[in-house]
Amino acid sequence: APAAPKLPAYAAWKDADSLIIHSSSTLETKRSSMGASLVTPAERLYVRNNLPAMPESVLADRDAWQVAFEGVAKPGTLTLAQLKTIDFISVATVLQCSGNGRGFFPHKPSGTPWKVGAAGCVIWAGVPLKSVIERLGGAQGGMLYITGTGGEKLPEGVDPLSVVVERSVPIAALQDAMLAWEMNGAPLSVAHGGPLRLVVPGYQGVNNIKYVKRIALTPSESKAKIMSHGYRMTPMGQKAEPSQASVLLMNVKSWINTPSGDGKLAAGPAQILGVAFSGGSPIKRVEVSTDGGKTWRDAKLVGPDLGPFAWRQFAIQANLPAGTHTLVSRATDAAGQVQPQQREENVSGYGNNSWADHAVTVVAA
Ligand code: MSS
Repeated sequence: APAAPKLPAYAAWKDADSLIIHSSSTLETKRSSMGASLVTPAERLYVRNNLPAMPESVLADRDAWQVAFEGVAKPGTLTLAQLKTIDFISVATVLQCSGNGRGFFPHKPSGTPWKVGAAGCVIWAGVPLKSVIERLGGAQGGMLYITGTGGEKLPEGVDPLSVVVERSVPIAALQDAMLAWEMNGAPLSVAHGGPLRLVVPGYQGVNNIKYVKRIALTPSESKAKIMSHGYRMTPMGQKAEPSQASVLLMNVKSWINTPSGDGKLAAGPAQILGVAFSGGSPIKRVEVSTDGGKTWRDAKLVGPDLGPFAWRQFAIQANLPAGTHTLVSRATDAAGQVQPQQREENVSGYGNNSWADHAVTVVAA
């Protein structure tokens, strides 16, 4: 048998038993390791790197990390030490890869076949980006996007735009965006973008730029390939192009983590637990079905409510007699969006929030 894959060096501190190691740049949390106490421990949180992670040496002097600000009245560079003096905020968000759930697309898109585990709920500490922009005199006229650039050293001999991790989000995201240096109470690891990361609450993972070295308010979207052609909702049979919707706000979604489908399940009374979230609209309702979606009951929303960008936990008791059961959940947010039965088909397998795809099949005995 081939040797079990090992954690990459930059993530060697993670809990290997709770992760599916797809590659050195893609680690997924097992459904059975999601935990049931709201916040995802860093040791279990998924990782997705489009380029090799930055070296650990970027953390040697965290406060000296520099960010260039452009598209503001007074452009310039600020160190992390200076950013820490401007303002402060702490926010809980769901961090989820846009490709989470790709593993359920029947056409097997290229890319990591994530099931549920390219997501977690974490708490950030940092500075509101809005306060930094104000300190720099505010936005220049005509700016429509926040463009964040990752600090990775780019491979040589290739067009930088073809590899740089640079994303643009609508300037309205300035309302909630932040520059974070801490996650779950600890200084930000390299694996998750330390020393400093752009966090855009409610937005798909790729928009949360790690080791952010430049923030530009821009009149148009970045010309980087990861923006222009990557992460687009490309209809089946078509080629990616900039006119197609980019992966921005997350859609309403939920899934069951307990029982996870792994291991034995005793027939009889069972506790069904899961998580639900949306792109910034609070979760209002979660229904659960133990017969694959034929009949539904309302679950209880439980646990702390850490705000509109965190996930909510839900719980419902069920009787699961001996036999096979298909457990599914369906979330509704305060804006009235209901988690759909079907995924939106697209070439790269983004944005899967189908309740049917996220079913857990359990055998009670
Ligand atoms: N950033 C940078 N700089 N780089 C890279 O690569 N990636 C993305 C984000 N950011 C990157 C960045 C992605 S894509 C994701 S998901 C995220 O990040 C993840 O995170 P973590 O921390 O978990 O690893 Mo998909 O949509």
